[in-house]
Amino acid sequence: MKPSFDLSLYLVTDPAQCAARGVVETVLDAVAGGVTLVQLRDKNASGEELTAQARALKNVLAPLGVPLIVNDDIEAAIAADADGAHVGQGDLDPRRARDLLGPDRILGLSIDAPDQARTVPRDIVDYIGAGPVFATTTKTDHKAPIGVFGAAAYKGFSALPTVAIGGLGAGDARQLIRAGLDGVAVVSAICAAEDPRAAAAALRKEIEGERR
Ligand code: TZP
Ligand code: MG
Repeated sequence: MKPSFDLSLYLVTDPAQCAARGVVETVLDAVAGGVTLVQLRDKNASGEELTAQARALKNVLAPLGVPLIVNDDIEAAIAADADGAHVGQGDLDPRRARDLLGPDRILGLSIDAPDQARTVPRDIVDYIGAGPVFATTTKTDHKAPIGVFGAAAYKGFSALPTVAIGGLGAGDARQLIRAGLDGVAVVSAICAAEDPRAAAAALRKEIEGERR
């Protein structure tokens, strides 16, 4: 059965930003602070390296009940028995990704244009990532920022659970939740924070506060 997942506060990892603290420790701190979903993203790792990292993360996340998603590499996701995979527009076609993943893992898809949101294959994709909301230096090749309204529109067009991403930090989550987004995804706001646990806790508090 496909695991349930909560997009509220979605941590996407970056090894350079986790730096000396390391990805596993950063993720554990962040989950202690309230992160609800984790994506392993490492653009420079080989398939083997990614699989090893995913296994290490899966080992610590499974007992905590927080699902692990692997970016781009479906084979690594399956080899590590991750809970799902996330693909972008330039990656494997989502239908092919679903064929490889099977029905019991989560599949996320990045959307960066309205047409993609309108035509997203809703029968095979479980959630979309809408962005970048704001400009960010974490993803160097990103398209023009879509803003809060853009992210909300993508959710409306796709009719799928939608997490907003790109340049988000403390103070940004409130308006996105108010606009109807299901959650916020962050890299630098947590990975590069001095205290990832505190950064995650502040964001989660902001999100839950807006839902009341
Ligand atoms: N996709 C769109 S923007 C982005 C990704 C992976 C990076 C977001 O990083 P940050 O540091 O939260 O702006
Ligand atoms: Mg990708």
